[in-house]
Amino acid sequence: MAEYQNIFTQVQVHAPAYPGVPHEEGQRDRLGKPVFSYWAGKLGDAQIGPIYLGATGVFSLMCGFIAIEIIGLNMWASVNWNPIEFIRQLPWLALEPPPPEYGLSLPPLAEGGWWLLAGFFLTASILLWWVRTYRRAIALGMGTHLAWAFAAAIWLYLVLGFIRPLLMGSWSEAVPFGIFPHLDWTAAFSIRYGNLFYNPFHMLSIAFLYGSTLLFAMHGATILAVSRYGGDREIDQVVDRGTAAERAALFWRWTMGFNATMESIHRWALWFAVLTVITGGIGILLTGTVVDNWYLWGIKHGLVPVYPMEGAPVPDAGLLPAGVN
Ligand code: 07D
Ligand code: 07D
Repeated sequence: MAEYQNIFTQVQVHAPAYPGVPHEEGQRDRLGKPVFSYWAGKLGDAQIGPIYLGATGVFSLMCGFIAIEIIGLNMWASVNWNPIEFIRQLPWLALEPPPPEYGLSLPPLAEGGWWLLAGFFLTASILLWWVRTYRRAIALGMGTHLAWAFAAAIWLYLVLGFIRPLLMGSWSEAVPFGIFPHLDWTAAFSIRYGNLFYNPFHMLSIAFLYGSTLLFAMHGATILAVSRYGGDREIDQVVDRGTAAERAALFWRWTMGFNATMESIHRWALWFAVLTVITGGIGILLTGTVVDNWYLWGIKHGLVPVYPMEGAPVPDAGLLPAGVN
C-alpha cells in the first residue's frame, strides 16, 4: 500500500497573497506585488515578495557590489584581462592582503591596498545587513534572536580579517579573497601555528558544528515523523501539547531516556550553531597572540598522545619523511 511519506513531498497551500502586517509610520513602503511560483513552493512558501529595501538594505547591497567589483576586477587583471582565463581560473584567483613589511600602514593599491578597500566595503556591507536584520525584526515585533546569531558569525569573520590582524600588528595576517586561496590560507595557518587540532577552542567549535548537524537531523526527522498528527504545528504544541508532541517525546524517551521539548529543541539548535562560531573566534584570537604553537602547547598540557614509545610524544607529522606515520 502506498503510504503518505513526506521526505520529499511538499504541500502547497494556495491562499491570497499576504502583504504582511501594517506599517509603522515613517518607514518606506515594501516593494513589489507578491507573485506565486510553483517551483518556489517546492522548496518553501510559494509566495515571492514583497521585499523590503530600506536605507540599510540599499547601502548594504551597494557596498557588497563595490567589494565584489574590486575583488573581481583585481582577479581579472591578474589574468591580463583575458575573459576566458578569468572564468577558467576563477576558483584559483586571489586578491591577497598586503605583505608583512607594511604592518598596519596603508599600502599602495597594487600591493594590498585593493585588498584593504575590498575588506572595508565587504565589512560595511555585512554590518549594514546586520542592522537590517535587527531593525526588520523590531519592526515586526519579533525578538532579535536572528540578529544575535548572525552577530556570532560576524564575530568569527571580524576575528579572522580584522581583530586578530590588528593585535598581531599586520594586515598580512588576514585571509585573502578567493575560493581556493582562502583554503590554502586555512591550511597554512594551521601548520604555521603548530597544528590547530590541538587548539581546544577548535575542538569545541568542531563539537558544536557536528552537534549542530546531529540536532538538525534529529529535529527535522522528528517533526516530519509526527507531522501526520499535526507535529508541524510545533509552535502551537509548545503550550498546547497534542498527540504529535507526546509521541515525539515518548519516542526519544524510549530510545535515549530523555527528550527535548517542542520549545527547548529550538534553543538547543540556536546555541549549538552560535557556539560553533563564538568558540571558533576565541580559538583564532588566541592563536599567535597568546599561543604560538598548539602542538608544543599540547605537549606541555598533556594533550598530545604519548604512544607507543614510552614517555616520548608522537613526532610532528610534518617533520617526518613521506610515508612514515
Ligand atoms: C550554504 C549559505 C550560502 C553561502 C554560500 C557562500 C561567497 C564567496 C567570493 C570568489 C555554508 C557564498 C560564497 C560569497 C565568493 C569570492 C571572492 C553556507 C551556506 C554558498 N568562507 N571554507 C567555502 C566563505 C573561511 C573553509 C565555500 C566566506 C575561513 C573550508 C565558500 C567566508 C575558514 C571550506 C566559502 C569564509 C574557511 C570552505 C562554501 C567569510 C575557516 C570548504 C561555503 C566571509 C572557517 C568550502 C572551496 C558554504 C569550499 C568553503 C565562503 C571564511 C574554511 C566559497 C564567504 C577563513 C575548509 N567557504 N572559510 O557553503 O568548498 O557555507 O571551498 O568569512 O571546503 Mg570558507
Ligand atoms: C566563516 C563565519 C563568517 C561568515 C560570515 C558570512 C558572505 C556571503 C553571500 C548569501 C564558518 C558572510 C557571508 C559575505 C554572502 C551570499 C550568496 C563560519 C564563518 C559572517 N576543521 N579550521 C574551523 C574542522 C582543520 C582551521 C571551524 C573540521 C585542520 C582554521 C570548524 C576538521 C586545519 C580555522 C572547523 C578541521 C584547520 C578553522 C569553522 C577536520 C587545516 C578557523 C566554523 C575533520 C589544515 C575556524 C577555531 C564555522 C575556527 C575553523 C572544522 C581541520 C584550520 C568547526 C571538522 C587541522 C584556520 N574548523 N582545520 O562555522 O573558528 O565556519 O577555528 O579535519 O578560522 Mg578547522
